Amino acid sequence: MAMENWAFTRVQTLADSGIQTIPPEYVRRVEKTHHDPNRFQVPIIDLQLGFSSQQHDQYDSIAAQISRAAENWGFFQIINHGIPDSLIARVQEASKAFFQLPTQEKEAYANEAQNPIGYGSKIGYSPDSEAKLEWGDYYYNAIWPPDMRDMSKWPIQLSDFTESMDEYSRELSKLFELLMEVLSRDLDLESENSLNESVGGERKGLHIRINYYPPCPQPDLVVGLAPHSDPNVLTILLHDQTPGLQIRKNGAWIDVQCVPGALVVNIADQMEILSNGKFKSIEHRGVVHKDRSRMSWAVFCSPPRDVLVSPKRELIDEQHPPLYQGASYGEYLTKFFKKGLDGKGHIHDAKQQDSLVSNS
Ligand SMILES: O=C(O)CCC(=O)C(=O)O
Repeated sequence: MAMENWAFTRVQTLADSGIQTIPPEYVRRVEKTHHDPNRFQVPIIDLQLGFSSQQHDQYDSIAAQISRAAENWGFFQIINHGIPDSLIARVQEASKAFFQLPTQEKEAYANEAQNPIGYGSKIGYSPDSEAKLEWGDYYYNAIWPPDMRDMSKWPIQLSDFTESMDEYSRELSKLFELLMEVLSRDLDLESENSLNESVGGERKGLHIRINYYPPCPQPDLVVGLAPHSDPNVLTILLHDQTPGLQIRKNGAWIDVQCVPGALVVNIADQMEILSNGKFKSIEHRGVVHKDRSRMSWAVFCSPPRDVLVSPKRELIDEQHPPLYQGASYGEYLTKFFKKGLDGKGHIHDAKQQDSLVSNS
């Protein structure tokens, strides 16, 4: 199959073509994985079906586990989170159907150079970028509230896509608010709703990135998704139980183990900033396989672009100066998309110059 213009060939098309040697645009130096499942395990927290009420017997103990994980890991998995398996299966089926559409039909939703919304193949889409391509295609759009969706890129013809996304995003909104409530309490903020209000309250939004990583003939030479920390507040990720998500822990890349029924939660950059560095936004990446595809569904909880995010006032005093400059979320995001995925580069840029000197 002739493919002169690799950069604009979807990874799925490339993989389906049966090539045995991948195009040079995808080849990069990939840091090795540290395989020692006994040494490091991302914490698994049993939410006992949402535990939303503070009347719940186990509230304090579960909240303490969440806070410790946010501080020490920046990543954790939640089980018994209250989202029905049947709903998760519907979200997965409806979005698998998107990637099974004929190429031409998917291309009707293709995103544009300066706007990630829609069907795409790489984040960090600067035409001048030297960045290598990634072994994965994705679909990206706002999912909640529904009026934020770009309907020109919404695959309305897919059966159950809209309904399952509606229900899933309603459930996730509750989970995000629950997590922010727990983290506000841990920071001893003036109210449990404090973090939620700082990220826009009712105006905050959810976006989904559905990742499809096809099998790759030379998986050790590529990444499915380059190392990055997320620019938003909190992320909840679902995957298809194929390994591939890795986090950097103490300098080493380790696998996030597959736990049936679990959702993976991660602290993202705006939460690290709000907590003045107490909660950690951790670098992660996606790796791929020779013989199997993988899918994941990352849902990002974000403030509206005009909301200024800076360390919470209550956390600042003479002994605890602000470690990050405040910026509107829009400004932060513009820089993030301009630079592309870049480890923890963005949150590093947001650090105050004097704190960089003292913390480096
Ligand atoms: O595929 C994964 O597990 C990671 C996805 C992710 O980090 C993202 O979409 O930002």
